[in-house]
Amino acid sequence: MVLALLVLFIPLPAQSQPNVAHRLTLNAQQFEYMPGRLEVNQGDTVIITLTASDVTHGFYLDGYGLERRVVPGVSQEIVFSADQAGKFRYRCSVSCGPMHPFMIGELVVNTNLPFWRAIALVATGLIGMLIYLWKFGRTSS
Ligand SMILES: [Cu+2]
Repeated sequence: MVLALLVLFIPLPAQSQPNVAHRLTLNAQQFEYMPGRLEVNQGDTVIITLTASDVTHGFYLDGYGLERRVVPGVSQEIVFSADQAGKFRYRCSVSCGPMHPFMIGELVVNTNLPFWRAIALVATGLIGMLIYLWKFGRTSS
């Protein structure tokens, strides 16, 4: 029982992981984003400063459903929590010229491994406790 309690309580500090603010800049111009690839970690608060250097462009992020319009000279701040891991495409949502459909970038959200390890530890602890309770229940009845 002491062991089960230990397993249950040891992973707790891992839950108070700092929520990291990840600041990025993204510039849109005919017909590409700079950079064309953004990388963050799952759980990060992502702050993207979006600018346009020639004409009005858009920013639509797959999976997160974020959409923003950006006019040259007026930067936009996009703030969101990267809660879903994986690769998500961002594309221009404002028709900006003939190559507009090819204006695509990629956001990579890396899996937060320590977080999943903590979840696995808690799950192991719970299973261990259930097995213990099940055995204890059997012998006492
Ligand atoms: Cu465009």
